[in-house]
Amino acid sequence: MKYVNKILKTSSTRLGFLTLLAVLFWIKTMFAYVVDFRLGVSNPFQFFILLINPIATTVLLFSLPIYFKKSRYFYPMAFIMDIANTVLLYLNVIYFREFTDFMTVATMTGYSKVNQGLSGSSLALTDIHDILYWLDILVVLGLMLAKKIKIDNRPLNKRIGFAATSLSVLFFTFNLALGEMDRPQLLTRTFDRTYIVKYLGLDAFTVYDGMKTQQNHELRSTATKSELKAVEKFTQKHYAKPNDKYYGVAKGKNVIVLHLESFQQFLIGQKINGKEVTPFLNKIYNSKSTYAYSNFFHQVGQGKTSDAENMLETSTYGLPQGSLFAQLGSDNTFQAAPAILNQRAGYTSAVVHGNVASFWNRNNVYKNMGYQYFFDASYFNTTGDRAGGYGLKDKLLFHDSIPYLEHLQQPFYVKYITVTNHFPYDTDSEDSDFKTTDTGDKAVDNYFKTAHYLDQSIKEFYDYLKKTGLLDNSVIVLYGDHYGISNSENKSLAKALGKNPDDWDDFDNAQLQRVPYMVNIPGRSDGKIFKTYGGEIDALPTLMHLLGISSKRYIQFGTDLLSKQHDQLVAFRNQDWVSPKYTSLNKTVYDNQTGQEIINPTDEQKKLFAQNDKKVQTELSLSDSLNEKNLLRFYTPKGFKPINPQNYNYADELAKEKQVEKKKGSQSTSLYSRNGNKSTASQYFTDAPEVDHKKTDTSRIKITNPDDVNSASLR
Ligand code: GP9
Ligand code: MN
Repeated sequence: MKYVNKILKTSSTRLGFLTLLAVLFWIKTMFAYVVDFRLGVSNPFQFFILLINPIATTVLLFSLPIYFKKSRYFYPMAFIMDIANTVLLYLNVIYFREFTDFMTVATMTGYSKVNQGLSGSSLALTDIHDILYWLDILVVLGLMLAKKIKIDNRPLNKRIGFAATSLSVLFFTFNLALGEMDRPQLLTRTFDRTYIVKYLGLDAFTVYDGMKTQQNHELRSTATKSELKAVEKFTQKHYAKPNDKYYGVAKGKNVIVLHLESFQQFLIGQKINGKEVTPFLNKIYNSKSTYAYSNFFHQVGQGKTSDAENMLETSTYGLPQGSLFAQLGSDNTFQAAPAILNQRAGYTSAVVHGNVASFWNRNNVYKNMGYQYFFDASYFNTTGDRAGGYGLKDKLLFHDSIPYLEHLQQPFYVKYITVTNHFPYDTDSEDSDFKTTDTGDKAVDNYFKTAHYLDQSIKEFYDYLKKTGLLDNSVIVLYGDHYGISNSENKSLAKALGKNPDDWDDFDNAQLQRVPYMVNIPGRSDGKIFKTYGGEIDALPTLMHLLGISSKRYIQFGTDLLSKQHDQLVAFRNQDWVSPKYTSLNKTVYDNQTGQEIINPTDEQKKLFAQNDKKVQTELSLSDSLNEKNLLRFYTPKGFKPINPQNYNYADELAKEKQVEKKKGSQSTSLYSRNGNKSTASQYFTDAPEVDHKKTDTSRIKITNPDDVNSASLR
C-alpha cells in the first residue's frame, strides 16, 4: 500500500507521470514480445537487447509532451503518445497472429484496400488477454479522474525535455551498435522484419520501413531502360527449353484455373477419423490424366493470395514487403497470362471470385493484366448465409457462375478464386458434417471441415463440366495458394497428423509449405505424380508449354517443371530455400532426409550452399528491381501489344458476352451457342442448402462494383 501511495505521489508530478506511462508501455511491449510475437531469441545477449530495445523510442515519444507548458496541452499530448503507440503495438499483435510477421507501412497504407475482408477475421484473431494492452491507459485515466493522480501545473524546464530527447537518441545509437554487433549490416541488408523488431523495437522498425517505402517511390521515377539488361540476362540464362514429350499436349483447350484457398499439400490423402478429407481432389491427384506434383511449394510473402496470383499470372515474385497487387498493381506494366494467351492463341479471359472487386486491388490489377471479364461479388447474390467473411461460399460460386461461364467464347482462360477455406475456417452447420479432429485449436479443427467443403464444391463443378462436355475440351489447373495453418499453430496440427509436437521445429514448418499443383488434362493417360521440386513461380511457363506456346521471349523467373533443364532450387520470399536434398532456413541448412541441421558441412557442401544462396538472392532482387522500378514498361516482347487498362471495364459483363455472341453469330464458340442457344445451368447439381434459402437483406460482405457508375451498392 505504501508502495502504491508512493507511485501515486510521484505520478502527480509531470516527470513522474511520464515515467509511469513509459514504464507501463515498456511492460506491455515486453508482454507482447513474450506472449504474442515469436522473435526467436537465441542467446542471453539477444535477450538483453530485447529488454532494452523499446527504451529509446519510448523515451523519445514521452519526451515530446515536456515541451508543452500548459497542462491542457501537456496531459492530452502524453495520452496521445501513449494511445498512438499502443495502437501500433496492438495492430501488430493482431497482424502477427495471422501472418507471423510485422505490419509494414505499405501494408498499413494498402490496408484500406483489403480491410473489408480483414474485418471479419480480425475479430476472430482477438484474444481475451488483449485487454491488457489497453487496461493501463484506462486505469491511469481513472486514477486521474478520481484525483488519485493529480494534475501538476508546474511546467517542466525545456532543458529537461532536451536532455530526455538527446538521451533517447544517444541510447538508440547504443542500441543499434549492440544490434550490429550481433547481426552485422542489420539495416543495410534486407533482413527479415522480425530481426529489426528483435534488435531495434517496433517503433524503430516502423520508421525505418516508412523511409524505405519512400525510397521505393523515388526508385521508380528515376529508373532507366539500361537497368532491364541485368534482368534480361538472368532470365535468358536460366530459360529451360520445353520437353518435346509434353509440349503442346493441351493445345487449344480451355484453361480452367482453380485457386484452392489456403490449401496445403498435407490435406491430399489425409484421413481424419478414418475418412478422407478431400476424396475428390485425391482422385484427381492420383489420376492418369493428371500431372501432379508432390514437392511443389508456395512462395508467397505478405501479399498471400495476391502474391500467389501474381506468380501464376506473371512468373515474377511478389514483393519483399506488402502486396505487389496493392502497392504497385494499379500502375505496373504486366506481361501476364491473360494477355499472352489472348494475343498468341485467341483466348478469352475471365476471373470468377465471390468477394468484392477491390479486395487486393484486383479491379485495377486485372485490367493491367489484360483480363477481359471479372465476375466479382457484385455479380452474385451474396445475401444472408450465402456468403462467409470473404465472399460467396464455394459451392454457390461454382453453381452461380454457370450463366456467365457458358457465354464465354472458347477457348477461354478462366480463374476461379475460392474463399470458403480461409481463416478462420468458419462454416455454417448446414454446410459441413465432416467429423473433424479435436486438437483444441479451433483453426486446425475447422480447417479440415472447410477443406472438405471445398473438395465437394470442386466435385460438383467437375460433374457439370463432364455433363456438358466442357471437361474434354479443357485443362484444369488446381493449386493451393499458401499455407492455411500458420507456423504458430503447427504444433496443434502435428497432433492431428499423428506427429509429436514436442520435436516439431523450423524444418518441419518449412516442409509444410508444400501446396498442391495439378494439371488435369482429361483424355491423357500419361499422368503421374512428379517428385520434381518447384514452386508457384514455375506454373506459368509450365502451362504455356503444355498449351504449345513458347515462353522464351518473355521475362519470367520460373521454368517449365516438365523441362529437363528445370532448376529444382525453390526460393522462399525471405531468401530461404528448398532443394531436393537440402533446406536452408535463416542460413541454417538441414538435410532433407534426416531433418537434421548440417553442423559441419564439407567444403563441397559449403560451396553448394553459397551458390544456392547467391542464386536465390539474385533472383529475388532482380524480380524486385523489375517490379519496383516497373522495368517492363521498357520491354516489349516480340509481337506483344502492351495493355491499356482504359480499354477494360468490368460492369455489365453478361451483356458484353451476349453482344460478342451476337456479333459472331454462327461463329460463336460459347457453350451456350454450341448448345443451340440454350442454357446449361439446369445441368448443374449442387447440394448447397442455401440455394433454397430465402433472400435476406443482410449480407456478410458489402458489395460494390467499382466500375459500375450507376450503382454505389448493388444487390
Ligand atoms: C479474398 C481472398 C483472400 O478476396 O482472395 O486473400 P488472402 O487473405 O488469402 O490473401
Ligand atoms: Mn489466400
